[in-house]
Order: sequence, then structure tokens, then C-alpha cells
Amino acid sequence: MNHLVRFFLIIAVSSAIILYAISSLNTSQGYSGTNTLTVYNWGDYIDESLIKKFEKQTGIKVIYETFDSNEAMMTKIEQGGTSYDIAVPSEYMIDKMRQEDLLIPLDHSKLPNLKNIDPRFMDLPFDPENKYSVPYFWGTVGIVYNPKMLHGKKITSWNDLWDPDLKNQILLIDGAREVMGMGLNSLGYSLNDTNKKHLLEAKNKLDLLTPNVKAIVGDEIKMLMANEEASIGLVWSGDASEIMSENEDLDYVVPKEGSNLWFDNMVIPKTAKNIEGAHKFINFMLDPKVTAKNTDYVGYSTPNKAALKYMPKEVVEDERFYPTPELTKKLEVYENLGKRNLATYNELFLQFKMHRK
Ligand code: SPD
Repeated sequence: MNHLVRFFLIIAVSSAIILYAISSLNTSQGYSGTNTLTVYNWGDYIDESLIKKFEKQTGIKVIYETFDSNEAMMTKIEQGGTSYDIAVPSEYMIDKMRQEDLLIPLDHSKLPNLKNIDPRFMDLPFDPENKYSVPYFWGTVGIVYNPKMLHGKKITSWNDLWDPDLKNQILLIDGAREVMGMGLNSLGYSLNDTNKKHLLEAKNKLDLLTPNVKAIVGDEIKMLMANEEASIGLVWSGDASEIMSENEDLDYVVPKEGSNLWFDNMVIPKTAKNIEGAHKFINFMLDPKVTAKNTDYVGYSTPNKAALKYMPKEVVEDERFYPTPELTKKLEVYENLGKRNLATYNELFLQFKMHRK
């Protein structure tokens, strides 16, 4: 045998051994390359014991990754480096992904548990007939506050936050649309305003809030508010509910000028490799008992009507977190404003963050 043939033989045998070792390692853990499922979700947004339960029930191994904003999620999906099988964007990003052909249509025959969703959360403008998305959680944006630290002062308006007595007292979630939205709403403008003059006015007004802003943070806002590190927080309603379960002194309000009503839905991105498994995962998450357990853990509001009977009455009857349809009608859902306008929101938010430094 000449040297070259021997060389290629050695390479072939070593590759076969390595491939065999990898595949037996996976098999010994109960999964193979084809029955893994990569789930991309917001941080702190699932009861992880349910992932274990799903793995046990289906034999599918879940690889779980998290993001902290719609924009970060979108960038990762567009880059296409990871084969995400499930993602959980909010409504305006679903609209954008759908328009950019980044989503796979759902096979509703594989989602019998879809019947559990309250029709109020189905067929919404960002995804007519739920062709691409299934409701996961929903809520509002508002202010969580600590009346004890505020010496009984009540918060009812966005403009209350500009009170000079609140120096270094406010925490903001790190979201461009949420923070810019607060500036816009406080001036009486829409959350979907694209008028450059109004956007700049909102950003300038936010700059004036700077002395009161202690920090702009991610999920740690829950721990900081519960531990009374600040007296006011701009938060998503589910985080407020979680904070208030840790510290009963706090309260949550949707300001009188109006605010945002949002929906986070499960989708199957174009990057998916396990479309069958993705449908199984979505259907599993829609099971009423699974949803009730997930909702209890996460603290956000569920759109799953069938799950409500497995949840504490005081939770589902709390109108701060399950606002009535009359109330939600007064709130605004973020629209997909297009690449240019979204970039303007992000840029102005960044400038506001820099202004603080
Ligand atoms: N920690 C989970 C946060 C999920 C918040 N999603 C709300 C998005 C509103 N656009």
C-alpha cells in the first residue's frame, strides 16, 4: 500500500471512529441529532421543569437559549448561525418576520390544543388567522411603585415620573420601544408615532428624566424592585406581578395617558430543522395544566382560557394583570414601523442611554 492510500485510510477510519463516538454519546443521553429542538425565548420566561417534562414525554432533547429584546432575537435569526426551531417574538416583530419571509406556516392540525386559547387573542392584525404564530403570554407596560418609599404618594400618570423629588429613584427596562413609548405617551403622542419631530421631542423629554433614573436594566429589575433598591420601575406587567408576589407593599398602574398592550407568541422560524418537534412543543405548551404551571412560575398573563380554572382565583380576577377588554381597547399595540423607523427608535434610545453617562 503506498503512503497516500495509507494516509487516506487512516483519515477515513479515524473520522468513522469519531462520528461513532459522537453518535453513541448522544444515544446514551437519549437523543440524536434529529430529535433535538432549539428553543429561543425571553429570559425568565418558562418554568424549566416543563422542558424536562417535554423531553421525557417525547424523547426530544431541548436546547434552550434566551434573549432580552425583540431586536436581539431578530438579529440572531437573520444571521442564521443557529437553527432555532421555536422563537417567541412580540407582535410587531412577528409582523416584520412574516413580511421578511422568516417564518414557517403552522400546521394547525398538529396543534389540537389551540382550541384552549381565548378567541380574544386569536386572529390579531399582526398575524391574520394565526398562520404563523400561537399566543404565549400577553400584558401591558406600566409603572410598578412602592407607596411606602414614596410616603403614600400615588402614581397615576407618566408625567409623575419627572417629579424632582424622585432623584435616582427610577429603574427602566432596557427596551427601546418601551422607553421611547413612555416619552411619547407622556407628550400625548402615539406609541407608533413616526414623525421625526415628535420622536426627537420625546427623546429630549427623556433626557430631562435622567437625574431620576437610577439604572436601565434587564430581568434584574424584579430583584431590585422587590429589594426596595428603587421606588419606581417601568416594567412589563408580568414582571410587576412577579415583584409584587415577592414584596406585597408594591403596586402596579397603567398610566392614565395610555400605554402599550403587547402579545408574545410562539413561532417556527425559517431556520428550523425540527418542524415536527416544534409543533409538538407548541402543542405541549398549550396544554391547560402545563400552561397553568408555567403561568404560576413566570407571573405573566396567559391567553389560555382553559388554563384559568387551574389557577388561583385571586390571580385571574386581578384586573391589574388581567385587564378587561374595555380597558385594553384604550391601549395601543406596537406596530411594525418598518426598518427605518425602528432604527430611529433604537438610535434615539441609544442617545438617551449615552446622555446618562
Ligand atoms: N422576562 C420575560 C420578558 C418578556 C417580555 N415580553 C414583553 C415584550 C413586549 N414587547
